[in-house]
Amino acid sequence: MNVLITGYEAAPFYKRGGLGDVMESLPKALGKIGIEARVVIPYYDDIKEKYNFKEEGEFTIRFESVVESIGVYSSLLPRTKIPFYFLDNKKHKFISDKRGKDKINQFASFNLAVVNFIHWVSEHHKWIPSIVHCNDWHTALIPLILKQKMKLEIPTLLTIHNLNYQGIGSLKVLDLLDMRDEETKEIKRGKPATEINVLGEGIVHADLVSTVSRSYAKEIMRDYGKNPIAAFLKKREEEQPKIDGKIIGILNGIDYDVWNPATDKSIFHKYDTNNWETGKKDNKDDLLKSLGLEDRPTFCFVGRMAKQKGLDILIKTVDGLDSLNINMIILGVGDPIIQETVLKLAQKYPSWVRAEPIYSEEFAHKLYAGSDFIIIPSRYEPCGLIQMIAMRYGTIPIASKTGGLQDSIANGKNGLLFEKGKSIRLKKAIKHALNIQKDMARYRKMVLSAMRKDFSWDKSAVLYKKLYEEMVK
Ligand code: NHF
Repeated sequence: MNVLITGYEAAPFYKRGGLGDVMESLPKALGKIGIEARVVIPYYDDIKEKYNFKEEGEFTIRFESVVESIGVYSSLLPRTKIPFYFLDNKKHKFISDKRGKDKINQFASFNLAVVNFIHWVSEHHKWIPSIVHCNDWHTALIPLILKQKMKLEIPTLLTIHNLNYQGIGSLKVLDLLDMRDEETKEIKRGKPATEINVLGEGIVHADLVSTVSRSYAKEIMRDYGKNPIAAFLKKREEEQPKIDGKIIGILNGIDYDVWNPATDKSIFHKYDTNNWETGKKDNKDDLLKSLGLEDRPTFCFVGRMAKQKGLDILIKTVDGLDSLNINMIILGVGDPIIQETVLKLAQKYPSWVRAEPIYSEEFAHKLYAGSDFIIIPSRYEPCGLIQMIAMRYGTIPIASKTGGLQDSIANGKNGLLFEKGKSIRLKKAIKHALNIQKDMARYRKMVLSAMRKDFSWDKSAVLYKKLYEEMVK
């Protein structure tokens, strides 16, 4: 079976968040179980500058009543035979950080380009996708374009990695796509006729909709009653009352080739479950030395500085931990205001808090290897990869009880969960973690249980395979 996977980003070529990792790891894992997946994303300037691929061909699309030419570039995913394609809009360049209305239009034209690319790749590479797997709002118009404009009978799966990004904009985008009223009146029903919710269109028109954990799938159906997306979720449920109307939850995995303390080149001392105690100690010594911190129980935070990630909760908590004799290291970039507050926090407690407002994969590896605990105070977390990575490195997660965090951490066994949004609960969990660490037998058991938990993509890939098979039946 052939699956075309598409989305905003794909590591290692272009990565801004967890979706980038999924777009790299999922096709690899599918390949191992006999599914031929290929990936297509926009050819942003950031990718061009780094890779400068050779053009393989071009085709045209009609967008905004003008004929635009789209260049096709490709590369094999390193160390695999999986082709990744990059589409280049020659006139209106695809830009990775485009804002506002232009952003909706840009991704609409990218979606149209992907649908036309299906013809191109079938003809030029003799490869016909049996399924198109879309990810997030950036590719959520594809099901509609495929069905109503191109009349192509290829089943579509839409995976939601974050429901809070929906792509809301002017309905005029449909004119630009040259989709006439008769074709789109269905989606105007019950909404202001001037607005389009791109993710919503995907939810209504995709053959199947999934998300990245079972708990988040439940939260989507339960917690979004007042959100603009609710009408679309309801419509889908009503129109497809059987299994198809539901949102299916499949937990992501992590790439064990990249995240493996036994082979990790970025860390000071490689280790596995047999020598983790000395391995982690050496990495911790190295980490603390580089930051000028004393040897104490060490907690870290790794992630985007965004409201979703609950840094305000962590900041509030840290203020009450001065007497605990711990280290707290915070790594991440994002919202300038949050960044500023974190820096101030580090200035306030110079002997035990460090803030590194940078994007550094290498430093993240060192933190996973050298910390004792990782704090993940997310307000919501569709899946979360950080807890899985940390656990593989024997770093115990202390995380909000929500979404994928809840589905991947067994409270008290391989990590600790606390009620989301509550700094008092986080403080209590931190104290509890310190007590566990004092009880060496219990702590050892917990670390080993975390390190041994299977978060490889293999399990999830099988579940995706089952979904795909259902879709082509
Ligand atoms: O892991 C990849 C990622 C998730 O929880 C994460 C998120 C965005 O918020 O599926 O997407």
